[in-house]
Amino acid sequence: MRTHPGDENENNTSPMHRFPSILTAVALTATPLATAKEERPNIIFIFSDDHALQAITSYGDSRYEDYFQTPNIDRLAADGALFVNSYCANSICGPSRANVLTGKHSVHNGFVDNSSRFDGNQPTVNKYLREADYETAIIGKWHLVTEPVGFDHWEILPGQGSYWNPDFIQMDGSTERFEGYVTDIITDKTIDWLENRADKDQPFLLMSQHKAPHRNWMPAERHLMLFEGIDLPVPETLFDDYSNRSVALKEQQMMIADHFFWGWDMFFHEAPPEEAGMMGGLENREYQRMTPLQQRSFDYAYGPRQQRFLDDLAAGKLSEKDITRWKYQRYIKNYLRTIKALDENIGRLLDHLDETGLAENTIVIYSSDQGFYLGEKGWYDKRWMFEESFVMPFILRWPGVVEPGIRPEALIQNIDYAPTFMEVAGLEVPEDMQGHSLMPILKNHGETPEGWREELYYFYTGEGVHRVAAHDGVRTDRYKVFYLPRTDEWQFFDLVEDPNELRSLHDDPDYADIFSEMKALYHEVRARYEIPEGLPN
Ligand code: SGN
Ligand code: CA
Repeated sequence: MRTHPGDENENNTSPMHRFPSILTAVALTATPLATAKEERPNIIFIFSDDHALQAITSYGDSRYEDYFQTPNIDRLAADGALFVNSYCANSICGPSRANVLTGKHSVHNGFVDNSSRFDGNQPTVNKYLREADYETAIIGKWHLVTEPVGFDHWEILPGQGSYWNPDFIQMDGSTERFEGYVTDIITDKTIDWLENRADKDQPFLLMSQHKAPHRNWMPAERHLMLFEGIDLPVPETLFDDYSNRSVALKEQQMMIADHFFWGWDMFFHEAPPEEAGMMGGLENREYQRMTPLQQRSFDYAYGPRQQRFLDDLAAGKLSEKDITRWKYQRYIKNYLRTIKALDENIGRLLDHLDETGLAENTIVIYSSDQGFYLGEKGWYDKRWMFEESFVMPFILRWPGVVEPGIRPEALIQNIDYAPTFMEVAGLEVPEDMQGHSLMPILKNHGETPEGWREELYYFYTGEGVHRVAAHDGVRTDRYKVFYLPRTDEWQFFDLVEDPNELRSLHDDPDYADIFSEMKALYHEVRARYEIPEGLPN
């Protein structure tokens, strides 16, 4: 039987009533929270791919909230802690996953960009937990090229994986195809694993990792008609001119206006008409994976929409900006449709935990590998240290320990997850992990504890895709500074005065002092994390 500090108060239905005594009890315990095998909580880490905070209702400032909500992710937030200042260390898929597994910045785990290969011989949090008799599993998107090491069970998507009728690599190295929609299938497999565990008393770490809402944003059949006839709100900066910032902002290739493929991103089958000014060349490979019946539903939904657009274009009714607005609508609707299925499936998993009683002693986390641009600055994709892609959702529910509905403000980063899991499992955090356990925040009603870090370090190497220049930098609660080696430029932002980061203040005399302080801090933090000189490049 599992017990946890809170059981004796079970008759008190009000969670708020239960908390003070539990937290006091926890705070008074000198040893780690739980040491006996049966007391150690399970961890379910639900990790999606490219989920922007702007598309999570409980994060608060979703411009879409009148049209689109995430009730199940919000349910987790209402029952747990939603970290409002949560960031990644390197805003791209593979590196972020390596940060999570190792608790280290990219240069120290060797996975600096998506062309890296993860060295499975290095220490990872799942290996530590496995040694301490946790059962470990990863299901879904992996994206670290080499096979997972240190998991009792794994079943992963090859590379980026597919939305429709996805393939999964099995532990014996074979690949199997499953008919259906990837988000549903990953959840089925997650629930199956929970149901079929041999020793139900053994604590576990289960990483359930989704493809959605990654490009090319293919919805499930049941969501194809969502938002029909509705125009979703447009971000203020959709037509950003990139003035007052580095020239690198103009050189990227991640603009909704210029860098969407007609087939891959816009779902057209035939070549683009010239007046559309669209990139041809890349077909919708996902469509090619569908069964004829699935293709019929898809064409039924998109056919008339495409035709209306082509007719308006041919009739000369659309300005360049209208075309960009149309692309934005196509993009954002598909993006949110994929999140609809994700949120539903998170609800399905949470229901399963409730029904089986597992919810009680299981920490459930929802996070995503980085943030994403939903038209801000005219962009899709990520990579930049600007807020939209630097942030990461991080929501953690732990019944009986974490006070429901708290919104911790401490600056946290994905290198903190591994140390947190270590402490949850009653293990010491290894010296070479660079993150910090979130336990003091979780046990402190979400308040930032004395001595908590005051700045975050960020690093991006500038790989070829989307041509975003390499940069690295530091962010405090108010200021952000980063350096771009390619153009030998500093960028410096005051996030209170300029939350959209539209003007770099590096040459503003009024900010000269604080700018030099931030540069000094940048060098200090780089030294602290042992970042080699000359990187990134
Ligand atoms: C693919 C996508 C990019 C995306 C990267 C990284 N292009 O290359 O838009 O930035 O993945 O994504 S696509 O044409 O193949 O869709 S990540 O998930 O690894 O961060
Ligand atoms: Ca990603």
